[in-house]
Amino acid sequence: MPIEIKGNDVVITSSSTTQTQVRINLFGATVYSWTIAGKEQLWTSDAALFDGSKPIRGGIPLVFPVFGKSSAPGFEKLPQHGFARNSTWEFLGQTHANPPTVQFGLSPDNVNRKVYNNWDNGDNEFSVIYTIALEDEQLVTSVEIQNTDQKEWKFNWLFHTYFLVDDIEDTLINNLPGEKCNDRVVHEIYTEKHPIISFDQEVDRVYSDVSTDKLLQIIELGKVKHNIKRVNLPDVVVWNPWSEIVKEVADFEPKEGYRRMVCVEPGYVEQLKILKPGQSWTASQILHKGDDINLQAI
Ligand code: TA6
Repeated sequence: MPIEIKGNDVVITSSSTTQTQVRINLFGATVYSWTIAGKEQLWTSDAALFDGSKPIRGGIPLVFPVFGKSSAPGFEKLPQHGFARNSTWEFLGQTHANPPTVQFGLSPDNVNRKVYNNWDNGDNEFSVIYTIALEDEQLVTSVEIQNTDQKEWKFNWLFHTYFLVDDIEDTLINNLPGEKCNDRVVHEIYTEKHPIISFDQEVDRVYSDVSTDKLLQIIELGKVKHNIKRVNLPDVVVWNPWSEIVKEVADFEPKEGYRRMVCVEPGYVEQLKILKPGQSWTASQILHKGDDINLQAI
């Protein structure tokens, strides 16, 4: 019972309560819902498409092998955020009973070829194993990327996580002051001076080389809503499109939905990671329910 396959969805149910569940669509291996005791934790658009025609808008889209658009050689022709979110992953099955854990796989055998062919010469041999473990108040998403080729290649990885909040204007994110910020709205690079990040307009920032000892917390009206721990993921993207940008995003509904979401995205995106033949790279995002506010010094 903890693992069910329903059409293109894999549903994991907690061993202790049926109200704690995670739903993953094979398209993009996208987690599009995570409930704790019946309460949704992630934001997914009402207009998200599940027919494979475009990436699922919301939840936890997976970004690989490029973040955004890149002019780096071998990456110029790839569409924004690469092909992982545009490919139908293979369900590899359940690997642990408790906490219930499942795995998905992506390789040149099941990748979206049209997009993949634009990465270098369309011949990079790779394997990605994506592992999802559901605990009572915690969701752990982990990735292992292996170079199965005779030559080295490069990549970015990112968990593009959309968190559900009650009101973006009551939402704060802590523990980023002192970090290097590439602000993609004002096109400036600066050191973050604000003791806490707040939202009253479009935000699209990449904080780079943030120590993984730093816990990131999404705080709403003084209460911690989400804790985000990172393993081997030094960069953090913070995104809210606000009211104008959403008008251009057809699958973002309702348009007022920008008030109910914030993306805090752990990744390896500021540099391209080089993987030599036979090498593997692993990383995890650990999301858990809030408790005390934890302010960490710079
Ligand atoms: O991660 C932030 C970001 O790169 C933004 O710049 C914004 O474009 C967002 O991702 C969504 O991208 P998408 O391709 O899903 O519309």
